[in-house]
Amino acid sequence: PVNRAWWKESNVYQIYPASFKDSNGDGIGDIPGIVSELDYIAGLGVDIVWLCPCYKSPQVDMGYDISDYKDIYEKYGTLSDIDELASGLHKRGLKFVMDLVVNHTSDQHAWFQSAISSKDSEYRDWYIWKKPKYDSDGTRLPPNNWLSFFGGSAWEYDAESDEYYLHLFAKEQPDLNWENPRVRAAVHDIMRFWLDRGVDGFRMDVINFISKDPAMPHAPITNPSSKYQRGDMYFSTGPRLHEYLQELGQILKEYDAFSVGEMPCVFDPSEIIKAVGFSRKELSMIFQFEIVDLDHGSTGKYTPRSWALTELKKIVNKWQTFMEMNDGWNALYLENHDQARSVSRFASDAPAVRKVAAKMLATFLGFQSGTIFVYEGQELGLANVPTAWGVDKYRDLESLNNYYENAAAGASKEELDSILAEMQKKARDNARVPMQWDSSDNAGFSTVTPWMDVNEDYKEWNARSQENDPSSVYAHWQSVFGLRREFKDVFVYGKFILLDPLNESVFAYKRVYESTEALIVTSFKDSEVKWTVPSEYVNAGKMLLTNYDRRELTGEIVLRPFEALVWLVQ
Ligand code: TEU
Ligand code: CA
Repeated sequence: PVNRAWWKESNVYQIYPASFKDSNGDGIGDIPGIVSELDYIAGLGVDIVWLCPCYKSPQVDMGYDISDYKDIYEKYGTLSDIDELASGLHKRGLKFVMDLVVNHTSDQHAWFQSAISSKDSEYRDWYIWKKPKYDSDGTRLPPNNWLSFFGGSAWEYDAESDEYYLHLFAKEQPDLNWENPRVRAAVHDIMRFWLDRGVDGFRMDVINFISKDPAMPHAPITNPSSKYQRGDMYFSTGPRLHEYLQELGQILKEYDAFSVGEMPCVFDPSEIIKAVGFSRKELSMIFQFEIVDLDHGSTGKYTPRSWALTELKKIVNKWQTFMEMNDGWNALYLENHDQARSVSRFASDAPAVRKVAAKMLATFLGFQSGTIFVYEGQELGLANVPTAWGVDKYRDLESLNNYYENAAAGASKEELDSILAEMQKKARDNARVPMQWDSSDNAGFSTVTPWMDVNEDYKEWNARSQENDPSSVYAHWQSVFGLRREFKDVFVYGKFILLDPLNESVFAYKRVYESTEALIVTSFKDSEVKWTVPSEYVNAGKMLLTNYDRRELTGEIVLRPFEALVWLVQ
């Protein structure tokens, strides 16, 4: 029998503060804006709200560069606004989770300012400094060939001290040195500060990167056309990772707090189970990246890759059965602030099918074993930005750096157009356009032109037109969360069994708990497809959810484009 826990029975709604709702007409979302929509969020039927970073920050990477962990970015509001948000959620029976970004700080953080000011600073060793290397003709080189996630070298030279510091992300995001116990104590102090204030837990940014191989070896050449190479094998599950996570886990346990760790670049499940195994007391769950990396090409996300449904089945089946066998827990997501819109990416946003397709994906994800994460706008079936958008409308440093690096390297007009086409499919910008509230100007997000353009489809696709419409995507998600609650034994704690593993059109699975069985059938095809219902389900059971109007299950059925259904046998 599976261990039960409140966080296994909870589902999460993720908010990106800059893009959720602007309350004071400066074109930027803010905390009072979020507070004004708490009934909308609670109405969806989620249990937890995760807010992306809202701390003081120069905003080089949209707040993932923090300059003060105990204060709020002035454009988002104040500490008392955060208290109001937390208490508004608590009053509605929801929990409040914040983003903890402690692999790195902003270069404007007082710790780094002191560290870079002098080699003798007591904060010098809070970051990772190394001497230059020199090649045969005396040219100065970074300590190793690691590539930054945002392009270029992962090392920045400081002429003053003749040393480089490590930054796995932007140069304005220096990596903290977790080997230093004072750094770890400072992180623990930040956690306690927010937990004591009433926060219920954390989403932990790239938490698997905190321990680096101290030798900092050269990375093997995986992309011969690049000067710098992926070094993640030396920091994605470093030697002291679990020691550090155990320390964090102690604090989380003390407060019975929620935790989800973001863990890119981990390919060894045994490392993941060490982090999320029920008896290990590290984290509740982690985000793995296999699904959202499915369409990344051989040299990264801005090159195309087509994928087969059977690949998705392998990934889902692997993690579903792995967590069950090893007493771990899944964090399930198709979208977040770093990912494009799922309906555009994994199904279709063509007008004729967009609504059923969004409901199909909700059904596909929503009945698996794990905690479900929904990103703002996903509950409405919001789609990627228009294909007509030029590069000038994009705002994210990751997509822009990549585009302009290629331009500077002499990419042709055709090559740049193809990069832009991949941006429209996969750039983080797709998730960051303003939330679509109503059909008024600026999608009801703001009274003025927002910091990033709204998607032109807002007149038809918005919250106010869906929240009271029983046939809407929003209502479908409400049903998903309602059913998970009503049939908790089977949908939260039931065993997952993949059906029809070789079918390239239909993703079907069942969930089983004692004598209760649920059959979930989802078509990923934009045309009709025949499917044979397993005989034990034919005419024995009831329809819990459909995105068309199907009532019965006969032996041979014809699924319509992106049809989805949930059938229960008790
Ligand atoms: O993302 C971690 C990460 O690995 C990203 O580089 C991710 O792979 C990329 O966005 C996919 O295109 C986290 C945050 O979620 C992201 O918003 C931050 O930019 C990043 O860490 C640095 O803090
Ligand atoms: Ca504002």
